[in-house]
Amino acid sequence: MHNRVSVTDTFIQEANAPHIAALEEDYDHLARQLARRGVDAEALVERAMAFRVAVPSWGLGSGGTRFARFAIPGEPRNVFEKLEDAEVVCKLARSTPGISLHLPWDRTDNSAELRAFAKARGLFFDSMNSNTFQDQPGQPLSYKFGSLSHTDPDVRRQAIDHNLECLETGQALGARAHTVWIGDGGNFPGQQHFRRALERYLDSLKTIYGALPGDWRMFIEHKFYEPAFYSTVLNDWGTSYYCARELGDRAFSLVDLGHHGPNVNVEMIVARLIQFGKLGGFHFNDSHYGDDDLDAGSVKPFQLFLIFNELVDAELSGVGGVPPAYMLDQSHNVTDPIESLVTSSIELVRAYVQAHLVDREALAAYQDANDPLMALQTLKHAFTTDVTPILATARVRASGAIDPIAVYRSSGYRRHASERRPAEARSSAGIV
Ligand code: LRH
Ligand code: MN
Repeated sequence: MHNRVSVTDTFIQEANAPHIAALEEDYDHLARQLARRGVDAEALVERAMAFRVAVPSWGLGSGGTRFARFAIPGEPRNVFEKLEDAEVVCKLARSTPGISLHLPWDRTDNSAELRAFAKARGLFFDSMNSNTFQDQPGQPLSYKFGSLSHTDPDVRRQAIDHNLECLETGQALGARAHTVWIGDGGNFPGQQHFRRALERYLDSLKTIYGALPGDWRMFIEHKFYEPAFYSTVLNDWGTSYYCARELGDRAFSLVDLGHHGPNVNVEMIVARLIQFGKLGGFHFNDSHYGDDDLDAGSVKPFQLFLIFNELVDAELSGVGGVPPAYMLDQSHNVTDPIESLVTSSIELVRAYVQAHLVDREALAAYQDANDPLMALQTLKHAFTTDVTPILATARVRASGAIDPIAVYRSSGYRRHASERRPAEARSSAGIV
């Protein structure tokens, strides 16, 4: 039923061979430059090798908009084929062994088989995600007017039960976290009572939180609009923080980079949630306008760096408790999802390593001396350092690819997949 990937370790090593000497030369040159700055390049390679970000199962197929979805040939047709593709992403970039599943899109009647299938490919399951923003065939009650905050207690119960199913399935798969994003809201003034809607939502969350397995965390994901276009129940980080605090110690806020209004300072929200001890995780992506779900680092790489600057500052000063869960959440409308996930994971490692280049002593001195120009220059010095040789060296030492996209394209994996996976006719709009 399922094939092993053509992107094998041997294939990658053979593709790397002609480029090793040049990489070593570039790495040595960078290492000497960094040594002059008092930075140990080897330590950064180890940090890069340890960096982990989960892949969204729903990002392995082609994404779309309400206007259209253009399926890429050989796109995965079920969760097993999504794991096949996730294995390729992991083999090439060596940072993404975790897969975040979305129910019911990834529902299977044999969790043990799925867990074994993932394990055999060096993969594990990261946060589960519930879906009460779509109606499923045969679903008794509609989520048209909401789910966990719906005025009808029966609809809320149905949505709660779905989340409990996610916890149960997740336990069988070895997951240890659950992410709740709801699209609940209103399109017109007066449609919803803002305070009562939030009370109903929090009441529903309390029931889900009460069923959370002992060693799990729950992530609450805010979003300022869409699918509702006037008011959204869980609209911003403040409301998310309030709910996480009301729920308990294992509830946290999750920051999806695309879920904020234009010009919002997202890195400052990250610093706040760290300071308040409620930063649970991220959905990394990028955007120009709304929740565009573009590839991480493709539009605002400096913002991504500034977010990691806050995370590394907290990491080095020992605040913030359990490290946040890093996940990608992107919609690949015009690129090969495997290529986008590989390059996006590398852009995250890049921002993380660059954030470790910041001379924090100098920065603190410029901040205390109110020298804004030199404070900014200190950050820019790190951001403008090309750490590519460190990232590639980390991948090679982990049996990954120096040039992952070239290796992927020369493997013919997508062509093989399109031969093995005849396209299935599907309504062609939206994400999945
Ligand atoms: C909502 C969201 C959420 C997912 C969905 C696929 O915009 O970011 O995280 O459930 O995308
Ligand atoms: Mn998201």
